[in-house]
Amino acid sequence: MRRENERKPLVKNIYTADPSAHVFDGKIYIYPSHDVERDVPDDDDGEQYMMEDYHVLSMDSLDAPCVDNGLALHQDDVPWVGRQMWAPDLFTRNGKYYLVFPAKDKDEIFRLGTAVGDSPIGPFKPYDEPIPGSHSIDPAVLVDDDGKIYCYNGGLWGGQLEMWQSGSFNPDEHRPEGDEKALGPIFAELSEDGSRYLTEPKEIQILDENGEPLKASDEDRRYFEGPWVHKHHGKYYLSYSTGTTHYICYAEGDRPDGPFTYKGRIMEPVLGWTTHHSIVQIDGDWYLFYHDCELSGGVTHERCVKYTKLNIAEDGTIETIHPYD
Ligand code: FUB
Repeated sequence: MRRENERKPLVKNIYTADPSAHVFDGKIYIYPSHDVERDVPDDDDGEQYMMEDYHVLSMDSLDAPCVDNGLALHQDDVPWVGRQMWAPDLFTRNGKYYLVFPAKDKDEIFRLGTAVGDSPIGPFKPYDEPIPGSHSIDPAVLVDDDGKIYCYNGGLWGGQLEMWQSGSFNPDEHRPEGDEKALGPIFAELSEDGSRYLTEPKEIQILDENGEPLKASDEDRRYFEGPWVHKHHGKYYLSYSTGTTHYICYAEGDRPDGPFTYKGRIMEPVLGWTTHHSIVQIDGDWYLFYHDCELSGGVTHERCVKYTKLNIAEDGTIETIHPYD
């Protein structure tokens, strides 16, 4: 039996995407991208995603209306940002709330930044500089059981992940292809105030059933963007979008920094090009927050956030969701 608002746009007054969902004090908070209507042609660099600010959504429960809490952070208030505020996430520590977000700096290079608030809905005050050594997009933050704060991020193509293979930014860098090893997301430990990395950012390995790294040509399974990590019975589950094939897949590991072994598909493609999600436990059950383009009738950069129940077996196996069944 589905809930009344399950698999339906959670808010309709604005376009929202890339939902990072969390529960604080029994209430559900969603940190999405705030899509804007722009007459910009689609391209592989994501020029159509011209987002300028963040709004936090919240729900008293899964059955309650979803509230748009208004402006939480605008790009004009972040000294280092040039444009394109993409998919954010948030963690809390010592009563403060840290919004971690990607945006292009004034040199058109994607970096991660942090902004601090006293409440889960903001407003958030940004640091003057991005996280030193950060690059690419789609941060997802896991606070582990021992209190360590881990940041996962990275996205191919417009997310610029390929451009850092040499260790410094090279816009002409070769994109892995064919039998070459696919790129994995980036992992680093974050400081308690979200201002810096405590460890060197490193690439996470995603392996196939034979222990071999996934290949670039394996587009049904290889990493593209949108990482998320949840823990279940002590294991770590890295889920992500396969981009060009539009799946959300997952891989399992024993350590937060991998390696992870590919396990399966969480969700079949949604209406639209991108697919991006988070996984959160609410009242003992697991839920997938995701987006599609239903609200705009299929416009790729005018997306809407939804949720649905996720069935996770005792051994961690995740049942594949067919979003329109
Ligand atoms: O929202 C802009 C980009 O689209 C995100 O960073 C990607 O994950 C994709 O959803």
